[in-house]
This record gives sequence, C-alpha cells and structure tokens, in this order.
Amino acid sequence: MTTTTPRTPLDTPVTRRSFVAWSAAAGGAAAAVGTGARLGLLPLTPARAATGGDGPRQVWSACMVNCGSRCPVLLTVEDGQITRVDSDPTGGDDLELPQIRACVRGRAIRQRVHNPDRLKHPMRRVGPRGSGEFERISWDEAFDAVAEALRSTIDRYGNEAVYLNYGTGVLGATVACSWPPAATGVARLMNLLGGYLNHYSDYSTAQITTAYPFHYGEWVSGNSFDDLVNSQLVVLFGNNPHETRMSGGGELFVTTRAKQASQVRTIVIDPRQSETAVTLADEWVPIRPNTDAALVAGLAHVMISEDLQDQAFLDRYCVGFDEDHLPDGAAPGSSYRSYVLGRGPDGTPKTPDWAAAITGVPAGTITRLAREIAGAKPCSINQGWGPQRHSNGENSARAVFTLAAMIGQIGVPGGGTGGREAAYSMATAAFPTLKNPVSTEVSVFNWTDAIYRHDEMTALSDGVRGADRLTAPIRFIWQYAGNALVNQHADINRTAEILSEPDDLTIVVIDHQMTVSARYADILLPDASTPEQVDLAQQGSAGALGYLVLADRAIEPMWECRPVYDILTGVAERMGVADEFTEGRSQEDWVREVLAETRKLTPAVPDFETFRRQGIYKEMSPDGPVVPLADFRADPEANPLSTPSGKIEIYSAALQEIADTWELPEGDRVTALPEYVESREGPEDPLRERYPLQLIGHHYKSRTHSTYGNVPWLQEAHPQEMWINPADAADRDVRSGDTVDVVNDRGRVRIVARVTPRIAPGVVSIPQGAWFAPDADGVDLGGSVNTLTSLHPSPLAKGNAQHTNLVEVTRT
Ligand SMILES: Nc1nc2c(c(=O)[nH]1)N[C@H]1C(S)=C(S)[C@@H](COP(=O)(O)OP(=O)(O)OC[C@H]3O[C@@H](n4cnc5c(=O)[nH]c(N)nc54)[C@H](O)[C@@H]3O)O[C@H]1N2
Ligand SMILES: Nc1nc2c(c(=O)[nH]1)N[C@H]1C(S)=C(S)[C@@H](COP(=O)(O)OP(=O)(O)OC[C@H]3O[C@@H](n4cnc5c(=O)[nH]c(N)nc54)[C@H](O)[C@@H]3O)O[C@H]1N2
Ligand code: SF4
Ligand SMILES: [Mo]
Repeated sequence: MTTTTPRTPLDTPVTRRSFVAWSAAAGGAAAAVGTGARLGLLPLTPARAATGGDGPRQVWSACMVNCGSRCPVLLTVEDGQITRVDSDPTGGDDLELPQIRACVRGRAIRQRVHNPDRLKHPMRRVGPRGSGEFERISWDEAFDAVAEALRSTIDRYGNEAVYLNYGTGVLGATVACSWPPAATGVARLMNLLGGYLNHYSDYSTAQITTAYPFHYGEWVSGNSFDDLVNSQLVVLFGNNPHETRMSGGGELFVTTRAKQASQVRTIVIDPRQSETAVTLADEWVPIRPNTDAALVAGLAHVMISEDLQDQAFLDRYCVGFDEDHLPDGAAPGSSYRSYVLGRGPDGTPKTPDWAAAITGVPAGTITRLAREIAGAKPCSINQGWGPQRHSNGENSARAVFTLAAMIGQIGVPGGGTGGREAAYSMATAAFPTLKNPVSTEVSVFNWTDAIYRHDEMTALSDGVRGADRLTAPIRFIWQYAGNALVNQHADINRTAEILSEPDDLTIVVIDHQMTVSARYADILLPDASTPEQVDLAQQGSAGALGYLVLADRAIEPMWECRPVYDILTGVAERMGVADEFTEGRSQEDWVREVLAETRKLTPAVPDFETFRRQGIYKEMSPDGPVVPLADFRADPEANPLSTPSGKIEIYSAALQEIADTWELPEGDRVTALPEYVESREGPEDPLRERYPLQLIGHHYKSRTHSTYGNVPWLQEAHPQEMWINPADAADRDVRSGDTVDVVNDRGRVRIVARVTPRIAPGVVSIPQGAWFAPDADGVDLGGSVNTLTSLHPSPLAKGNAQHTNLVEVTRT
C-alpha cells in the first residue's frame, strides 16, 4: 500500500536502517512515564482522555514546521486549553539517543495555537483580492464553492490549470503532510479527479538540486556532522546550523558535541558572522554574496600554481579538471584548469588578486586558505543553501563541489562532498496519495508566470518538464499550509498584481492563521493545528539519530476548524469521490495504517497504543556517521555515478548542450564548468550606481519562515532588524535602532537598523519570513524581504534567487 520515500530535501535518502529502539534502550513506555515523573511531569495519558475538563493532563504532540527538525513537545492540557509546553525529557545529553529539545519556537507553540490570528470559520472573499474582506460562510457553502470552481476550471482548461502551490507549514506530518505536492492529501484528492500541474524542486534548494545531476548524477549529501570528529579541518560555505537546525537533537547539538570532543578547526565563509560563525567557528571569512565560485577559482589558482591539488583523485574519479580528461567533443581550453589559469576563452587567470576584487576576501587570505585546505587531511568541505539561493547559485554550488574534488576527500571519514551534511534516515512508510495523471511540471518558482503567460512557456524557454510546453494557464490554486502564494514568493508587489488580474482564477487557502497569503484567498478554509489532530511526525535531520513522534490530539479543533483530511473529504463528497478518497478510513485509521506499514520496514517502532503513551521512538544509525560516496571511492568502476561518464563531472557536456540550445534571457548564462558568472544584481551590476548595497535575507531564529511570525514572545526576544555594517551605516548617518527605508525598483521596506560588524561592508540582510504589512502608500512596515526580491529566475533551475538583490538604505 504505502511506499518509502525520501521525505524532504532536508532529509537524505534512506541509506541505512537500524532497530535500536529508544524504548528498548530506555526500558520501554514505562520509562517515558518514569523519566517524566522524575522531572516532575504529569502522568502521560492517551489524548482523547485529555479533552475533557477533568484536570491537567499531558499529551505528546510535535512541532512539524519546516526547519529541518520535528521536535516532540509535551503539552499540558487543562479545560481544553494548552497551558504549558515541555520539551522532550527522554534520553541523555550526548550523541547517543539524545533528548530532542524544542527550540524557542516550539516552546512557544501555545502562542501559535491560541493566537488571535487564528481562522475560526470558512470564509469567502467579498472585496477585491488581497483586500482581506471576507464573509463568513458555512462548511456546506464552502465545499459547494470549492467543488463548483474545480469543476468549471477543469471543464474549461483541463487539469493542468489546477496547481498545488508550495507550502511547508506541516512538512513533518504524515496524513496532514503539506509538501511535496505529491505527498499531500490535496494530491490524493486531485489524482482522483484527473490530476494537477506539479512543480519540481523547492524554494530551499532549487539551484543546487538542479546542479546535482550534472555534477554527481544525483543528490549527494556531505558526511553527517557526527563525523566531524574525524576531520582535521571543516570549511562551511554559508551553512548556519546553529540558526537553521536549532533542535536539541539536531545539527546545532551534533556540531557542538563534535566540536567539544575534537576541537576541530572550523572556518565559516559567509557574508555574515552567523550564529554558527560565532559559536562554532575558529575563523569567519566575510565574502560578498553570490561570489563563492570566484573564491573557489582563486583557491584553485593557488593550489594549481603550487601543485597542491590531489591529482590522482582528479584523474581517477573526475572528468574535466584538465585537458587530458575532457569528454569527447569538448572544445580545447574548456577544462577547469584552463579556466583557472586563464587559458580558456576568457583569457583571465583567476589569481588571488582577481578573486579578491570580486569576493572582497583579501588575496593573502585566499592564498593562506588554499594552502590550509589542501594540507589538512581529511578536510570537510560543506555548503549550506544560502550560497545557492542566488542568480548564479547553480555555479556556486558546483564550484564548492569542485573544491571538494580538488582536495580528494570525498567518500572518506572526516571528508565531504561539498554538499550539505547528510543525516541518518530510518525507513518509514508514507500516506498513499495515488498517481498524478498529469505529467507536466513547472519549476517551484515560475508558477506566477504560468498565470499570465503560459502560452510562451516551453521546455527550452522556461524549463517546463514532462511536456514541451504548457497548454493551459493556472486558474485554480490550492494553497495548503503555505505562505508562498505571497509572503515567501518574490517581488510581493508584482505578485499581488499578477494574482489580481484573472477574473476566472480561484485561490483556495487552507491555513489556520490569517496570514499574508490567506488575505489573497477566494475561499479561506480554517484548518485544525497540529495539537488539534492525530498524526505521525516524520524524523528531522539529526546526525546519526533517527526518530518518529506520535503527535496525538491534545485539544479538540477550536471554533469551526477541521483537520485538512476532513476538509478534503468534504470536497471529495461534493465531487463524488469520497469513498475512493477515504477508503472508509478516518485520519486516525490512516495513521494506524501508515504506522503498521512502517513497522514492517522498521520493526522496532512501537504499535499505535504503545506509541501513543511513549510519544517518541528513537534509534541510532547502526553504522555510525553517514559517509556518502564511500562505495564510489572504494571502487569507481564497480560503483559508477549516474552521470554520463560515471564520474564526477567538473566539465558537463550536458550543461554545454543546454547552454547551446536553451533560450535564455539577456544576461543569463549556463556554463559547462562551475565558472564565476557576473550576474544580474551581483557585485558588478551597473545598477549598483543607484542601489549600491547587496541585500540577502537569512533564515532567522524568531520564525520558521513566516510561521511563528505572529508570536509575541518571539517578536520580543528576536526582533525584526536589518543588519548593516558600521561603515555603510556611517555613510548614511544611521545608528542602531534608527528606522530606515530599504528601497529598490520593486518596493520599499521600513525597518529598524542594527549596525554591526557581523556583516560584510556593502551587504545588508533582512531576516526572511516577516509578514508583509503595507501602509496606505505601499511601504512595507512588516519588514518582509520579499517586498524587495526579484521574480527573475536563475538560469538553469528557474529557481528563486531570493538572496540576490540590490538596494539603497536611507534613514527616515
Ligand atoms: N526572501 C526569501 N524568501 C524565501 C526564502 C529565503 O531564504 N529568502 N526561503 C524560502 C524557503 S527555503 C522556503 S522553504 C519557503 C517557505 O515558505 P512556506 O512553505 O510558505 O513556509 P511558511 O512561511 O512557514 O508558511 C507555512 C504556512 O503554513 C501554515 N501552517 C502551519 N501549521 C499549519 C497547519 O497545521 N495547518 C495549516 N493548514 N497550515 C499551517 C502557517 O500558518 C504558514 O502560513 O520560503 C522561501 N522564501
Ligand atoms: N530558525 C530557522 N531555521 C530554519 C528556517 C527558518 O526559517 N528559521 N528555515 C528552514 C529551511 S526550509 C531551510 S531551506 C533552511 C535554510 O538553510 P540555508 O539556506 O542554509 O539558510 P540561509 O540563512 O538562507 O543561508 C545560510 C547562510 O548562508 C549565508 N549566505 C547567503 N548568501 C551567501 C553567499 O552568497 N555565499 C555564502 N558563502 N554564504 C551566503 C547567509 O548569511 C546564512 O548565514 O533552514 C531551515 N531552518
Ligand atoms: S522550530 Fe524546529 S527546532 Fe524549533 S521546536 Fe520546532 S521543530 Fe524543533
Ligand atoms: Mo526551505
């Protein structure tokens, strides 16, 4: 019935399995209660008993947002209200089956569930789209309205006109899972009705996801972080686990423990002195955004000039590093070595001075780093996803992979592939969602184009996949547990305009808060939050730890809210497919079913009733740290990669063919080598005369994207502020705490400035995810960075280059 799937781009494919049950190690369910009792917790009870008014009880639930973790939370419930949130009390304080402690956000989940912004009733738009004017309707009216719009859209345009927009608000759930589209209940319903237009890749990793197959054949993570104890040196390009993997069981914890154990020297390359650069690193190397490929070329120049590269590794495992290892048909001078030494078409040697001028990293530092990186064995080269969320992010990602190849530390303990860290992943089953009869896909990012210019969108012009071109415009949007309709998408003002245009567009938003995207709904359906329903929380990224959480129903759905499964069942009834949709099962029945399937794959997972009391199941990877490509390293002939050559392709003939055949907009370039490409709104763009500062938008501990953005405790603890370097602030007479306007041709954000040497000169950062809140003049007082970002996609992935923006800052 169910299948095992790699659940998210945050999780690595299932590589190993183990059956070390937390319950076995800790003494079973009784130990959970026992541990809790020692900590002064209340006795755990199955959730249904907790819904009455008979005194406080504790129920396991989970925080299922998209931060890379899925922390269990123990909710104290009194009189149908959550009155207290406790973190995971089970397990220890070391890497063996540790506690999975919730971060500041999960601990504030009560303020998200009991929030004044909660949607209470189904609603229908009455004012202009986006005005936020709605009338209350009944569930019957809501189901009729959705069914009617679905029918008329499909009749008129076909199923390709129905789009499931990105939404990761409940990424960690199973039945209520919100992404990828194919894993959702919405997909299950649409697949019974003829299918839907799908999207490929994601806002997290569009550029690197698209780059991977050309370079490695498929997604290949780096070594898991518990392996850092085996490294001599760790180099993190724009990876910030101490802010983006904050769970007590997650990578913050794993890296901290590894560092304590080995004191491994750690270098962070980032435009900002990130939390990781502060708490984990020995050295912070500030770099201009979007220039990592230039830094790598400069490092390569030093290595090649001093013969420091691992030539034996490059010769055996790679194609395209030098002229002797180019594929047939490649032009002379097209190897990476030629590019670096200035013997390629551009004739420019990529010396440390050349790289320094582009990256802002001093030439002396580049020379020193090159020697240090080449000399440390083993050395782990790793990148987060900030460097690739850029207008030439595909090349930045591949450049970092290439650096890993040059030092030959791929597939060995202590080394790394240049990708983001792997994590152990146990085998689990998924909610079955049936097959989509429509094969056409657009990129996750250019769906807005498909609303107003679908007839121009082809495989070669816009990266349409599964078909040569789009045959219908998007006319029905399901936005379930996502804010990517507006707030998390780019160029909010233009996006709002696109959404306002077609009269026959229907937008159905299923959320539980009145978010920015919810304001743009035609039909707004109030979902139950996670503690209001039962589900299985899938594991997050946590080194060698795998885990599952049985998130029980702690409180009854509030007001008229209904769990998404019940909402979709209501629509299915109107569309005549209720029996097929439910197969006679309730949500709890499905959870039991998926759990039974999971137990076939991982037998140590407890049965439903035990799990309900126990809350968490944990196991450790039986083989220790995950070391991707170890097989390839051991025997590349027997275990070739799935690239055309079977090797790591530093020069990709497939990319050269794309460069020759795709219709790219002016200024966009796809290259066979991971070259540095001067790109739109990069440091060399003449637009800098008007907008001299590079703007990025880091992921922030105050929120997970926009989720938790309306929680008062978090707003107070981690306020929304724009980072600016003292030199840039002085030029503009700006002091910390001043209100400034951040401006470009796309919009204006009014925000408090934080003047800090923790950001490179010439760069500002507005933490992404704050809620867009325009005043009467259209000035965004909410501080949403997407007021300023661009809809122009990256060349190869057609992905979101949301960290590539030029702006000016003025004091108000
Ligand atoms: N400028 C800029 N923009 C970015 C990024 C960036 O770095 N810079 N990052 C991008 C990335 S990596 C991502 S993943 C996307 C994330 O974009 P989204 O996937 O849109 O993530 P969120 O903003 O967290 O929105 C999740 C929504 O789900 C809702 N939700 C939470 N729980 C539930 C539930 O139980 N039921 C329902 N129905 N709804 C629920 C929340 O209220 C919220 O509206 O943003 C992207 N946008
Ligand atoms: N607290 C919190 N945690 C989260 C999220 C959240 O919103 N809040 N979102 C989650 C999600 S869905 C995702 S996809 C991940 C995102 O994880 P990432 O994409 O890795 O996070 P970012 O903050 O975008 O970027 C990481 C670092 O890269 C830096 N950076 C930006 N541009 C460049 C560049 O050109 N070069 C270099 N070298 N560095 C650069 C940033 O300053 C930042 O410190 O985080 C997840 N975790
Ligand atoms: S936001 Fe992430 S790290 Fe924080 S509690 Fe939720 S799942 Fe855990
Ligand atoms: Mo993401």
